[in-house]
Amino acid sequence: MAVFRSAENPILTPEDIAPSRDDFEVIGVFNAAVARYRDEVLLLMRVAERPVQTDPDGVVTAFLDPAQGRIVTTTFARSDPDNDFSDPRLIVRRGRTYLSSISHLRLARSADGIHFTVGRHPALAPTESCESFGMEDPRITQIGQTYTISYVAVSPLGVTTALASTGDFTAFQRHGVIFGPENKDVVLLPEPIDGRYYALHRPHSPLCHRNDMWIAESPDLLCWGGHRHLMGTREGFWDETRIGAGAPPVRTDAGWLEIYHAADRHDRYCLGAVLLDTREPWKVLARSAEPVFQPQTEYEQAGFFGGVVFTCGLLCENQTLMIYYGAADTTIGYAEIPLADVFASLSS
Ligand code: MAN
Repeated sequence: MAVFRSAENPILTPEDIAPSRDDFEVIGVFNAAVARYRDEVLLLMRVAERPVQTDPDGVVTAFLDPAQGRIVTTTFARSDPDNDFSDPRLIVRRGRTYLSSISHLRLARSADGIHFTVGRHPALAPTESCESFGMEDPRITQIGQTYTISYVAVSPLGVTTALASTGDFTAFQRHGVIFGPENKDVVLLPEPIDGRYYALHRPHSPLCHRNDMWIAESPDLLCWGGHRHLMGTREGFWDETRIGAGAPPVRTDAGWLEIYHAADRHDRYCLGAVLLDTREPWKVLARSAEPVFQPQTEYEQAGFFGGVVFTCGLLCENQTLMIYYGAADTTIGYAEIPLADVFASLSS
């Protein structure tokens, strides 16, 4: 596998991002959606923030209080045995889960795809009750002249996926929740098939411990039905515990090429490929037996949540996948992989 990582990696780090408030600090910029718009490459990045930590005996976290319509903070004492900090992404207290950071979506623009100018303010920040713990992991799919954005909306109600859209990356419209809890990793096919839109999605079943990829269809991008199980996790493989769509699928002569992520039993996240039938995308034609991209460099192996490469967007140009990816839930990296190498990795 000829994987080329930019020598400038990581291309975006928390130090490049101004916090949205003076009393917040940015702890991660990662999992960005990508679009080509006019002459530029645009990233819609997940920016994770928390209040500046001033209390040595406690962890302070922030979330939107929908009733008050403003962000509030809560402190969890380190010494309280009821507070579980074992997963750095979460704080669990007496059966309730909080997030240790709150994410919003921020735009960055670049002429060369490597050097980005970052917006001073959020493009989309939590305002709805379903977003009160944050907006995460956006994906952009250009459908006609509209850029459709699916993003994870997290709140005490659960993990949902909501839809937004823009025509110019200045004004954004929200269209509400399209997949209820627990569902994330929703990516849209860039064109309808026989008048139907298709979305890959990832419901979670706590009863059966399943985190598989499904496919749904819609006449209007808002009402989704016709759900079908698309592919499951594979015990003993790199994709054994959780899988989910990554970037929106790329149309190739052989079918829809989807770069997806998966975690193994050690919570190590890698990227692999799956090929879906062009006309019947619920049919899996081939899949990577081994990852096409895995955490190897220092900035991928260590960080807020180490051992993670995770993509929400790529460009496919000159027979090459140009992948923007979150590294260790902390920074954004850029890598290129020739399409031919990805195809060579597929087995049926
Ligand atoms: C979650 C994802 C991402 C994140 C990974 C690794 O499941 O949705 O937000 O990058 O875990 O922490």
